Amino acid sequence: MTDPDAPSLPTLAVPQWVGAVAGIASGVLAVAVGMLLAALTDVVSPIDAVGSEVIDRSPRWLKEWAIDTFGSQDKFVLRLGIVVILAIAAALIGAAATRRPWVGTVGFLAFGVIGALAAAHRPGETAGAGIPSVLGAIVGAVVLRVLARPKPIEVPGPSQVPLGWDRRRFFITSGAAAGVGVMAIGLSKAVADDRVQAVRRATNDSLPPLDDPSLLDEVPADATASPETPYITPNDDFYRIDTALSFPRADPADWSMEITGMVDTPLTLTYADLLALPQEERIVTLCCVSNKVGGEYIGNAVWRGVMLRDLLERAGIRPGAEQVFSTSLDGWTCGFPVEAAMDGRDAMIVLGMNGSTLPLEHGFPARLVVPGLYGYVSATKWLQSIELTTWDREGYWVPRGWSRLGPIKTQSRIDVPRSGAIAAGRQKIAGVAWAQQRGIAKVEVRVDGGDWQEARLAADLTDDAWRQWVLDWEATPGEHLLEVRATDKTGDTQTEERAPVAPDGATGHHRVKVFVD
Ligand SMILES: Nc1nc2c(c(=O)[nH]1)N[C@H]1C(S)=C(S)[C@@H](COP(=O)(O)O)O[C@H]1N2
Ligand SMILES: [Mo]
Repeated sequence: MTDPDAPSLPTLAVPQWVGAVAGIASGVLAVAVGMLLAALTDVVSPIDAVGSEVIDRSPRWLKEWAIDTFGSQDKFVLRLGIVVILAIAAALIGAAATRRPWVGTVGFLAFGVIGALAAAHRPGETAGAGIPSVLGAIVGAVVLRVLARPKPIEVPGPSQVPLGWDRRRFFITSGAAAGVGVMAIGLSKAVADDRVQAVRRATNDSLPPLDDPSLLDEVPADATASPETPYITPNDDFYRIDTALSFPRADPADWSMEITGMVDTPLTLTYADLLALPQEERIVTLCCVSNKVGGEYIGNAVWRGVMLRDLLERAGIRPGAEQVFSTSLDGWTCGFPVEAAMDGRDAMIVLGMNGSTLPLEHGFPARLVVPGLYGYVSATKWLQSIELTTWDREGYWVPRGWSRLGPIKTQSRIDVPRSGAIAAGRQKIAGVAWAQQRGIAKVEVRVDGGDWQEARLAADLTDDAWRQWVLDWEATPGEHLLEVRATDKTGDTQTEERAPVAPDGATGHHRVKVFVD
């Protein structure tokens, strides 16, 4: 119907909200294209790359606040935050693009470049990891150009003044763009999950049988005194703390780790090499420095693997080496004193957990476990290298305000009863106490600030694991304050003084308020 000789259509004044809707729809598509291309080419997703950069750049107070407020949901909240920020930005860019189309293009490309820089900067990725993000942004920018200038309703006759823009058509095209985007995001998730499943499948049954029966079968029943807390924490219930938004991808067939730095003979060890070494099992309680008094970031497992000191002896530690500094496949680092590997404690390179291959979320193919040290200085998951070095190198958390040394502090926790109402009469007060490397000698409980009463301790299997305890209590109606303290085998009783988790672990007694009726 248009007259080929007519001058171009007068520009249509499109309301800005139309641009905002177009911006969001194009934004969804841009992110989706980025995620799908990343999944298909097996590089880090742009959203995860940005999220990881945010995590790495967060100050200590923010990390503590996030763990406090969101617990293990912290990563979900982070992703949600990124999506909300992107949606707002896309809406603003789209709105501005209705007046100045170049703003849309520049705005989308700017976000694409941010995603690309983040992806290329992630450990284990190359500059190519940025390509999906840029391509996504280009697609988004082109689609925005189209969507943000909806077609005018064509006017029959000579008048070139448009009657308005075609709303129906606009909503259909925007909806289609967003819909395709949502499907592509779903597909990218499926591709990424599939890859994780492939790694999980590769982990199945890859451990050769042990010479001796597994410790797991030898844990005496009387090691568990608490009716709530099993002595060995099942893998699925074991706390998980790490900075990883997606699992580092390691194929055990071509993964290897090295021992380098101040050693006479650097070693490279494949998964098969590690499996061929004498396998040992140890019960060790792993604890996070971010575990608050009474907190959940602690678990006890039977770890299986090889002794670190044997490998360090084989490599030959050079004089002057001060720190065992380890790096993970996802670029996380930590370090502990050389003595902690060589003083006789059972620092291990771990391949198995509670009778099965080390689960992906706990560090497959291999991780470190060092009895007596908090995880943040010692327990590197998805191990890539161990470097003997001086204190010049700083592990991930050190410049972020956490202490360089992280020996685990003596602590105890009441698991039963937890706060709330309980019935009057005979009740059990029970829980766990730990002082890895020193061992637990005594646990005492007091009610309403009265005399400390010694609890009965469960079987003592090792100084490196928690010990369960229980005390019978005649509960009388009313409100009561229960309190616990532990004494380690050196005779030190844990302090009542409250200290926050930062910089080197919380102190203070765990207290539980109960209502008896
Ligand atoms: N690669 C990597 N390893 C890591 C971490 C991490 O963020 N990345 N966190 C450490 C911390 S702070 C703790 S407490 C333990 C927790 O181990 P888990 O998740 O198996 O319980 O892992 C340690 N190893
Ligand atoms: Mo931790």
